[in-house]
Amino acid sequence: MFAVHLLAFHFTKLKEDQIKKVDRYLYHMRLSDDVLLDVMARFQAEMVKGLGRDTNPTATVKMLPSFVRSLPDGSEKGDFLAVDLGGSQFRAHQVKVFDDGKQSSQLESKFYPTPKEVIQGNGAELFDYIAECLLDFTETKNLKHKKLPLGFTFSFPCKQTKLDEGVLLAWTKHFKVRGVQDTDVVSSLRKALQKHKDIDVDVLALVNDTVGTMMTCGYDDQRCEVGLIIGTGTNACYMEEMRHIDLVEGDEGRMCINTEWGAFGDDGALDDLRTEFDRELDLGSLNPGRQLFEKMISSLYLGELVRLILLKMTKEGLLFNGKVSTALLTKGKIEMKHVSAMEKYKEGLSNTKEILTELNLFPSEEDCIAVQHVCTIVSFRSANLCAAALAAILTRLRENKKLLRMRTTVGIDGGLYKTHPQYAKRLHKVVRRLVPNCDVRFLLSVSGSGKGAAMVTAVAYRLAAQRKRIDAALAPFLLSLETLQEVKNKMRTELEYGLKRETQASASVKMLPTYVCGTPDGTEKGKFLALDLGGTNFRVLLVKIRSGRRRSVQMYNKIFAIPLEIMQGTGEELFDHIVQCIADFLEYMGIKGARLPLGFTFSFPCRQASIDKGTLVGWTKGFKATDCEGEDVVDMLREAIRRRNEFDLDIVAVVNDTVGTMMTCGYEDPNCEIGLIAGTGSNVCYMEDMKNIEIVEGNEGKMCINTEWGGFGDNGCIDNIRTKYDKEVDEGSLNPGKQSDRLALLQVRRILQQLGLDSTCEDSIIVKEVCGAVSKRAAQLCGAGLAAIVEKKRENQGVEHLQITVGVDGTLYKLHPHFSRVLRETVKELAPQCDVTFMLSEDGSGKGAALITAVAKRLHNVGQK
Ligand code: 0WK
Ligand code: 0WK
Ligand code: BGC
Repeated sequence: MFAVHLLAFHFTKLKEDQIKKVDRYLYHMRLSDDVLLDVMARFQAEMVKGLGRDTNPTATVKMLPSFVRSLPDGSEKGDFLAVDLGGSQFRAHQVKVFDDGKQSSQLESKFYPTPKEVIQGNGAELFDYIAECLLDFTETKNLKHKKLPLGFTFSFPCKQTKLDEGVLLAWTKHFKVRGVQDTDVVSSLRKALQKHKDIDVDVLALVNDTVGTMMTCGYDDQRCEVGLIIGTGTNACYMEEMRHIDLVEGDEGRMCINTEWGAFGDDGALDDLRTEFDRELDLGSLNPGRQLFEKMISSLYLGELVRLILLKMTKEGLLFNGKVSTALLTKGKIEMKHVSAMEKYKEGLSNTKEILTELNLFPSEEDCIAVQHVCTIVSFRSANLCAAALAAILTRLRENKKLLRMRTTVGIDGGLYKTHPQYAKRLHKVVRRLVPNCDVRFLLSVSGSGKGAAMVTAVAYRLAAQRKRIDAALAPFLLSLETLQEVKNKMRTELEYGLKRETQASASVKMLPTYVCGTPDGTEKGKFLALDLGGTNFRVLLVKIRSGRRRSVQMYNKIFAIPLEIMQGTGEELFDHIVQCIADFLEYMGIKGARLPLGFTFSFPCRQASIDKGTLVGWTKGFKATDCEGEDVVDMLREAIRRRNEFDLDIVAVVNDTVGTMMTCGYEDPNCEIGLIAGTGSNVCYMEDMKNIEIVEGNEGKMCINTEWGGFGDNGCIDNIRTKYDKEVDEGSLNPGKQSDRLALLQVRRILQQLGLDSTCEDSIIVKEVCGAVSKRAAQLCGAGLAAIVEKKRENQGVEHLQITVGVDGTLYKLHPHFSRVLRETVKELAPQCDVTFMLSEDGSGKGAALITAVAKRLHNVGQK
């Protein structure tokens, strides 16, 4: 027993000595966590460089867009073919995907050799070889003549501009085929396949093996957003935010980025970590100076690294008594399988002895221990470096999501990761140490990236089908210039109808006279109250107007809520509520006793007989108070004030918000003769020549006409452009058949429901597209209507070219990102002889109502004199 312990002690001591010897010799290859954190930071910087438009051309880590924007969502289905080139084996696959809600699929594969003369021959032969293998596969699987979509896994750096196109940037690993670099490998494959009449495939997607691996694992685990290959070569991809990818249009959603991290350090960024062995290996490789990171990590190179180290140690007498063998001098003589065998937990040392003996090296026990440790250091460094770069990607994902802690899944494949005895465990351990705030699941891809390529094709299919449905749903919203011209002409016709006595009654555009005949001339002065009802907010305002040199308008206002039950209650309740708000305001301003003149902005269609009389034609927007339609709203307000019997007001004017807006802007710009509201509702007014207004006496001067263009089309004149969604929204509205300028939001919701969208990231992009289509149409229609009005003004003035200002207000115009621009562009296109300035009303129509009140008062006083 004592002898056994003595033996064990001897062996442990001997082992420690050898390990120390090798640790000293390969000191530079043993990377501390600080060094790994530094590599992580360097790689994070490289990623940013690769994503940047200006920095990408000089970046070594190319961050190639893959045009894969979404992971499988389980609704994919169908039969797909896939070919997988670039790893240690060339494979052809048939993938059946079933949308049975159980994420089930069936994979049939066949492996084909990759002879040296093919992978180091010329391009035409390579693609012909792929086509012949595919022909053989389809024959084997009785798929000849069956039209099938195909996903092409091509594991080399390709610059893609779309999913089914990719230009090879450079060969890597053991591939070096002439005439392929800088060409589109998809069209080369298509050409080769076309030579075979028995094959009828549609190459729909080109994917990198990392992307294929992520998709394969993503089919089983929707959290998988990273794909990692540690095999013949090494590389990783991950889902990046579109807003960070300068090289691709769009900011919405995410896209998978193929990092091509193998090239990390090709600009010298890792030279302080590369050893003489790395430099020697690189010089002897197929592509010196490139893929330097890969050459420190992947299985194509680790065996050779070990050989170079053993060779130098032997020459320095540290191994095998300094006796070198021919085999040890031979490049490529030690392969990854040898390194893995030597590192096996139990039989590692005996494997080492066997392998070294096969290399004619007659190793001692010390030699075996030392050589085994050389393998450990080389493969450990590989796992460490991989972990550092992966940790950089995980950190970026967590930061993109603005999370303190993140759970995610990394899909992995590759011979080194799968077959090396310790590699996976080491990698997981180091990653978790480097990014403790990431809860990472490592998911091994069992079916290979070919399935992933089929998934990408299936998703492309699903997205293409969805695109078709979206285009079909949105097509009616795309209005051509001709259609807009037609709308403009129809609006013009309706304007004329509304102005003519015999047609006014049946006109859908009511063209209501406002009895506002003048715009402010700067002599207005005094204190005025104003109410502003009908927009998003109900406001009560006190407006102080100064005239002369110190001409100015001061406003104090308070916003009050109008609860739904008041908006849709009784008329009495509504006006009592309005008076209540006035009372609160007067209280708040301490002017309860003052009998101030009041201008009432009432943003609904009112037939007026004078400036202070207005009969409600019909409620619009969200209002539906009873006993109001057909009533004079000024009387109803006076009634309510009387009912309250607390204060008295001199209601001088009732104006539409379009008129108030025109006045507010007219006070600054006398050229402003049009008022436009694009908000909860939409409407426009303009100064019309009295001679054209047949329902009002007099031919001199102008009067502001409240067009109430919201009713445009209620007579069916634009049914040709109204979509089924418009009809549905109308039927569900408070006043079906009226006001066809319905609220855009409702249409969006209806369309999304019909597209059967619940809420994934993909959906948000579609949601945005639907919103874009609906709001663009709204702005274009608004533009077409306005073009009709400015054209009429131009003709009224009988001028070739008209300069005019439009005062505009409303949350849609103010807040929507594109509405105002599309509106301006449409008017410019449809009324080229009109130079239209859009002036945003900062102060709201309440100020305008006060100005109208002031003008009315001024005219009244002049009349008195
Ligand atoms: C299996 C994948 C394939 C990838 C390979 C990498 O299906 O696309 O290229 O892993 O590992 P290797 O065969 O190079 O060890
Ligand atoms: C602000 C005006 C108000 C008008 C409103 C329309 O002061 O009179 O009704 O704009 O915009 P909305 O609030 O409906 O978006
Ligand atoms: C290639 C990558 C590939 C990786 C793993 C590298 O040499 O450049 O495109 O993903 O090997 O196969």
